[in-house]
Amino acid sequence: MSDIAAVGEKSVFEPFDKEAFKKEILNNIKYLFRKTPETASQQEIFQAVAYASKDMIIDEWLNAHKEYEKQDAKTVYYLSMEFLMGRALGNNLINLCCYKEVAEVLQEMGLDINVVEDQEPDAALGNGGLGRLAACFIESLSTLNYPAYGCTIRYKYGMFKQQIVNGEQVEIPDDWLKNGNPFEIKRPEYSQEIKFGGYVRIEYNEKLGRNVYVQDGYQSVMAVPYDLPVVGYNNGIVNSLRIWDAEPLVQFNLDSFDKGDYQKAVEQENLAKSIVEVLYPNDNHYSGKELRLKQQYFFVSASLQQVIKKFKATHDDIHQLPDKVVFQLNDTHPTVTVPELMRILIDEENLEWDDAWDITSRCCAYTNHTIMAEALEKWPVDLFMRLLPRVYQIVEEINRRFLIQVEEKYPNQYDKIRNMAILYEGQVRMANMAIIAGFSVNGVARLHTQILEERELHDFYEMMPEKFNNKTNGITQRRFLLHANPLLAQWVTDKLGTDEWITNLPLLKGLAPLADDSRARKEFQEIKYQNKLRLAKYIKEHNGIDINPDSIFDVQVKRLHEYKRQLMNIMHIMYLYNQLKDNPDMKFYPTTFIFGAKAAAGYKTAKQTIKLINAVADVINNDPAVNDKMKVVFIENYCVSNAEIIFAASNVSEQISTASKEASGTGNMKFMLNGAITLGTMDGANVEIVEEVGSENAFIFGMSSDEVMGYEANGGYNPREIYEQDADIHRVMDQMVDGTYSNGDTETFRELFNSLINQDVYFILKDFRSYAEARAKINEAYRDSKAWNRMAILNTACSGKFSSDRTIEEYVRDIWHLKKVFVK
Ligand code: B1N
Repeated sequence: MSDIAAVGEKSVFEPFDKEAFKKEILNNIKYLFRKTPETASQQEIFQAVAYASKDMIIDEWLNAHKEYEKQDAKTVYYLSMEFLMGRALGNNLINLCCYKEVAEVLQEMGLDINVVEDQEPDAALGNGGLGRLAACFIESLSTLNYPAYGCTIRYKYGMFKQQIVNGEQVEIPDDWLKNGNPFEIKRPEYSQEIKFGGYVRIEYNEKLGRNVYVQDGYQSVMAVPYDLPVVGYNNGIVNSLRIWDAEPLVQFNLDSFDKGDYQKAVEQENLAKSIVEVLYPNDNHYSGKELRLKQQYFFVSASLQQVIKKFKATHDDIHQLPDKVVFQLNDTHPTVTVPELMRILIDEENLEWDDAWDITSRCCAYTNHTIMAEALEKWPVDLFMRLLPRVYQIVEEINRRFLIQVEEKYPNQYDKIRNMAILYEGQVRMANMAIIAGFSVNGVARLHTQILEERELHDFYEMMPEKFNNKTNGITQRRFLLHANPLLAQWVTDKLGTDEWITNLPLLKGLAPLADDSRARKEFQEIKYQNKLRLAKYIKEHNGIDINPDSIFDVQVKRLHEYKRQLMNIMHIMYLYNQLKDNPDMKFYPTTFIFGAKAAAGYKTAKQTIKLINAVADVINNDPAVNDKMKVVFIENYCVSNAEIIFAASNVSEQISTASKEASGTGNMKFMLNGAITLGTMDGANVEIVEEVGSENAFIFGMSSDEVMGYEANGGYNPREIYEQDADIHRVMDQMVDGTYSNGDTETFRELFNSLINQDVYFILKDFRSYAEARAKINEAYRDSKAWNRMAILNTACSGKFSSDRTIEEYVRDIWHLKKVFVK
């Protein structure tokens, strides 16, 4: 089977002209680099192909926006500090429906499209699930014909690249723009000035006949947008991801020396540089840094100012704004949208408070992505006030008016104020502001939304239940099946007799009968095997480790966080290793345990866990006594581009978070789509995965979220008891601190040991036995290849719900109320 057969059915638009495309590549090589295909570097060839494909995009891009303007279509602005886009070339070609043809053109030129694609750096403007979700959403919006902008920051350095040196994570700056970005277009005509600091002056305005607020003594930078195309699948729609860069207002020039502006110029230069310098590499964690708040206000204010200008260019009544514009706040990170929009409407558009509030609250909607306490954004009032003096005044007024409402509805109930106030104990609580101001609050999986309503946000839910709704996350099948797994994609198309699943994922249901067809199972198994070979090759090239493609590929790839319990996984591997050493003839199907995870640079426990995984891998992989049974691989630098290879090759999907902690998860869906079996807790979207595929086709273990929250309400549990009573756990724990995995050093993993024995906040010891049982069952189940492949096919067949197309249609129906726009 050809690797490229699946993708690139003929476009419904113009037929693809292979000769013209080839000529364009050659021209690009010549005119951009003064080279020939023989002398051009791989990177230059990638650029030449990327520019050629951008040329195909431009007309559709122009056309779609012309049509939006003609129809004066309502537009969603998805505001997010993160868009984890990954590579663009392959997916653009797929969505332009010319991937196959371009692959052929390249082949004729003696080039391999996979190698060309590999030259593109990932656009890693995000940490993990939250950023990748934004990327899937913006792609689905285009594919579903909805007018949309993604708005974020053009970070000079994206998510760091990870190297493992002596078992430890080392962070390498991600200089993703060093060769330029062929797909972006600079739009200096839309630049906006952004003001920080200074003070607020009240001034009587004769013309308006009232006082106005003026910010003075501020520092400012220019926000300069670049647009990246987001191509819809085969529909002629191209939306924009607008990424804001910062530039100084005052340029260094002789004039400014003369005017004594030198100091100002330097300050502005530094401010501009620092704001867009780097993505904060924290996932599910709030760091409270002033620069982070600057970043937030910077891209929010720039986006808002531009939206208002664009609106006013074709409308004269600002009251109509909510009919044309909706802002979706991706978590609380862009919540300064609320007071900034109020500021623009009051100070610049001269509206009264009530009018401005009505417009603002009808334009803003908020998505909650986590209940982890350490992720809650609470800005110190003094910092907020100093950086955004006028915006802060507005926050105070929003808070004052809201508390009056609370007092009216719940007289003398101080706990309501304590829970719901925006300003409390010297902090600005961003979630409360987003909930109070917006017209919609949504969670990202059914269980998560339920926990928000019943517990975390219960007071808000009681006071304004109509705002609350669920939108279970999804993923785009264009990237995570069609591009990532061309063999399976082709098989699906053959079996269904149509490729309509590309835009209608529930059609995969039609594969379900094949689970009972022995030939289909064999084919499915063979495709998985080919994908395992591809991953084995990647691991050999990047990690230098040989793995057995006939072994079970048991995979946990996601950000490293204690609540995701990579530690439980590796402890269980330590336990298995003990067992295999004690009973060499024990029944055990050979397994390769695969990890991939970045730890936030300052997250000590996470980094120690990475070290432990690598230390255990080192011991096990060098022990010939077990090497035909088990290996442990830590894949360096887990990122979107290698994720695509990993999902396609996996048999077992580890989704083992402490129940109630993982809001949704989206990796779980990517595994399922690619026919891996979930080994997981009843957490996040796992609950809905099991509901779709049936509990007999997944391996579920561990405490329920109710049990977990029950223990938490009573101050936890006593892990020492388990340590004392369970000999296997005892032994594994002791091996963390007796030097077994640290060349005799007893302190290397001491903190991990202590955290478990003293509190075990994430119930690792408590769930360990249940996890071990589920893993034993899965190991046994794999022996029965008929039953296994049946399960695997059913997982793919039942994954239709988890398309981000479904999620986006729900957002449109319940929150955004957009209309589809079609182009000729
Ligand atoms: O958002 C994903 C969910 O699928 C995951 O379950 C959830 O953990 C993830 C602060 C976050 N929640 N919160 C964050 C990221 C960066 C940051 O600075 C919080 N990420 C999630 C998509 O809904």
